[in-house]
Amino acid sequence: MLATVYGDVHDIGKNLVKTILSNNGYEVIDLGKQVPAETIISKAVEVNADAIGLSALLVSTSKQMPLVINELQRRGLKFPVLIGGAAINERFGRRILCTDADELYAPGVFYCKDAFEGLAAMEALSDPETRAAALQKIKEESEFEFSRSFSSTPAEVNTKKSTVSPAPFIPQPAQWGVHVVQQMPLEAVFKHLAKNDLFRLSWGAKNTHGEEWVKLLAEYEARLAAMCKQAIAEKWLNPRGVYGFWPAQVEGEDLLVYDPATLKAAKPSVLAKFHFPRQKAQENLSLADYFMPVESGKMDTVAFQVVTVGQAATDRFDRLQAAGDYSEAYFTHGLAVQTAEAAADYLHEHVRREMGIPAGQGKRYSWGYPAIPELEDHTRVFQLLPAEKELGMHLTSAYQMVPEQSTVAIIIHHPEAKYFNTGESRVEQLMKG
Ligand code: B12
Repeated sequence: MLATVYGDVHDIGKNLVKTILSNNGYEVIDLGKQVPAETIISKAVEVNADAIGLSALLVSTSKQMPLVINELQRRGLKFPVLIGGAAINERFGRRILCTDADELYAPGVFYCKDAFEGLAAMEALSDPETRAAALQKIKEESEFEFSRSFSSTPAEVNTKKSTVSPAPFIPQPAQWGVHVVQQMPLEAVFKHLAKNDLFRLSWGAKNTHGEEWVKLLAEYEARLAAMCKQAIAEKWLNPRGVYGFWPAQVEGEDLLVYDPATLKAAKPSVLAKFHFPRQKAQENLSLADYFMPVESGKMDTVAFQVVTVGQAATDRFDRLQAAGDYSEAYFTHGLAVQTAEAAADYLHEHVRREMGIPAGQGKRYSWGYPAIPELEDHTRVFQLLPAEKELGMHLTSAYQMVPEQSTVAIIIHHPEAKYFNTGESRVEQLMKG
């Protein structure tokens, strides 16, 4: 039995699946990251694979999944497809079983919540009886999914605007424009580590409780202390960042970011425009509501930041993985991931200080999260901030950042700023062209 697995810039989910399947007797051919559909399909044909596995971290990269399935259907190929990753869910799996030609993809599309569901799907596919039952189940689920969406009545659309009041005070940065942090002090960044997320989410202790947790916690604390020391000595975590401040105002749901050099002009020139969707219900919020509108005549301040822990973390992970040291690779990845978050928090704190606002005021929002679900505006931030030139970063065609352990955010100083959901479901977002 054999499976081909592909991942996008993100690798950890794919690697876990590969490890679990290989340990259970499956031969897995890893086609790497950001692999075109054509490569996946031709390899599956070449080796006569028993199944194809697709993994993606983001909505933008998950949209490749239906393309692969449509292409398999168009060519009359018969590979079952296993799909997984943080941005997708079971409903998406049921949706994409139905191809663009309005036919169900007969070999099956199996959404797998985790690597063990991947293993269970492969096991089910290897016996004709269990295979038929598994296919019947997903077919029924897909039919249910479509019947459900057709019969559902559209949510009442509320066109009101929110009632956010203007910020009582507009902070002024000491200097407009771009700032570069070539090297953040790692010891200081580590102070921002969310240890609970590191241990529970990234190091897998989610379901450990009681005595067992107490024991594991001590073990993880010791491991963390040793890894931090080693990362400082061997320089495999290099948090760096670019950030900047711009004058800004809103027009409807659009944030206009002005060139500071033209502030004295009757009409300052717009460097970039960001659109922020509005909630159709609840409080009718849009991130635009936290800024001064053009008609107020008052100029507001916006900040953006990009941070990365650098390529060395990914290289270390790849080296350990290639050497078969899966455990150390896993812990390395987890620490790198959480150090990226810690670096973002560290820089955000710095930005707050430069704006002269207290710790805790305002919020940091990243594209791809529920208040700003689409990733396209990464390109606009990359035009404002020299992440490519100064940090050696780039964006893929799906707006993912390379190196992998990086994040980008807009920083809003408004004291009432809070996290909210625009109301678009993940499936709606995934099914958009
Ligand atoms: C850690 C994390 C990060 C880290 C590291 C990311 C990384 N490369 O690993 C950092 C901080 C760098 C990060 C950055 C970003 N992130 Co992030 N991140 C997460 C988080 C919290 C966990 C992801 C993770 O590592 N999980 C652990 C691994 C092991 O799980 P997994 O990949 O899901 O894989 C398992 C299963 O899904 C399954 N599986 C996966 N693939 C396959 C394939 C097959 C065949 C099978 C059988 C099973 C299977 O099995 C695996 C093992 O059990 C998720 C939210 C979440 N709770 O999942 C958000 C999440 C993935 N991030 C998200 C976003 C938006 C981003 C950013 C775009 C934010 C930004 N604008 O800066 C960036 C993008 C980074 C980039 N390089 O472009 C969104 C993606 C949704 C979307 N809208 O696209 C998520 C879902 C959060 C959310 N909004 O809910 N992120």
